[in-house]
Amino acid sequence: MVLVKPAYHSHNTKNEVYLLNHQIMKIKNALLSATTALLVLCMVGCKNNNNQQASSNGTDMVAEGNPEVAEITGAPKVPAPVGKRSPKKLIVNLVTSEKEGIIADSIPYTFWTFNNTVPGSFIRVRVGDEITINLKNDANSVLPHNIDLHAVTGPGGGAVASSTVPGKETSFTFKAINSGLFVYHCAAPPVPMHIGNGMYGLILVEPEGGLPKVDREYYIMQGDFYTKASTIKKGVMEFDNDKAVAENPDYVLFNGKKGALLGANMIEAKVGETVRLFVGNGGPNLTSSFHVIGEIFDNVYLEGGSTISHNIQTTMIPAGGAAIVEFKCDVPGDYVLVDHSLSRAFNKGAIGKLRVSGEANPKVFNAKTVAKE
Ligand SMILES: [Cu+2]
Repeated sequence: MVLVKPAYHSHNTKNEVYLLNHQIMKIKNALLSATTALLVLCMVGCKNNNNQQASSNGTDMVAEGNPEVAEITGAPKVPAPVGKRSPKKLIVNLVTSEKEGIIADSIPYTFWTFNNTVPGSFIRVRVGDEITINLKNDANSVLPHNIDLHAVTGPGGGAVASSTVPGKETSFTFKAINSGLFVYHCAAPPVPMHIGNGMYGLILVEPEGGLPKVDREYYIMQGDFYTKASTIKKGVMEFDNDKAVAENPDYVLFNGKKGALLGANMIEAKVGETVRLFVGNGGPNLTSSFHVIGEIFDNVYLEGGSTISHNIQTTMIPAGGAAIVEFKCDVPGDYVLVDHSLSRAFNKGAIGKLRVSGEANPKVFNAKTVAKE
């Protein structure tokens, strides 16, 4: 009996275990069904979200007509606003070059460029545009170059498709599906060296209907430069990899040259005008704390995207990022553009000026001071 009992009990236990397992299975199945239902709901929801985005992004927009060559400009100029036109097919012609230029004072440096300038040409399109990038690498180049546009959805932002040896040309086409202000740069190895030599620029993808009208627009791009005496050409400076790895630049510059926005090169506006700055940061390493001394940004398109913030004093622009800042000029005078990491501004070159001319506005700012006895 004693032996049977446990057997009976054992059998009973087996039944109980079976029932328990059966119940667990039922609960598991119920949970699985609930999870599946949730997943389906989520997928439907996500799809709806995507659809909502799709209605405002360019995936399904049709670019019509024959391809046209896009207007592109050197800094600080920008091409004409896109306005309310429908999506088009555009051709952007870029040439990569390795070119001697002046980095500061009378110091020559071997820059690597898009279209012979640092930063490279400003590209302006709208969401839904179909853009063909023709990238020609100058025959005098030593190295292959390419282009990675942050506005591209696709492998490497186009870098692999556009890898171009000296003297050759490559081509690829992409659809601008997200609006915003995007950095482009060379992504050929070693990437920090190509960027550190100046291979970056901005592409603006305007939303449907365009950006609101302003009176003045300018293109400014910050970059950090690491230099040493050239091993190839006496008196010319070239990229110093050790300083780059240590993130210790000799120069932090707006538009690739000390003084590019000073003296005869300063940007201008009049009292009462609205100014829009397209500000990018090529890096390769430093984050910019972009500030205009004596102004408050009425609008900042944060990180170049769709969120607009207001009443901003200083905006952070990451390496490989951008921002659109807008403000109204209320008071005449010189307004100093800086990276507010100020040693960079006052010791390494990240400084420029906006000259605002026009009538004084004592209601907003009164410079008259009463001499105290
Ligand atoms: Cu390159």
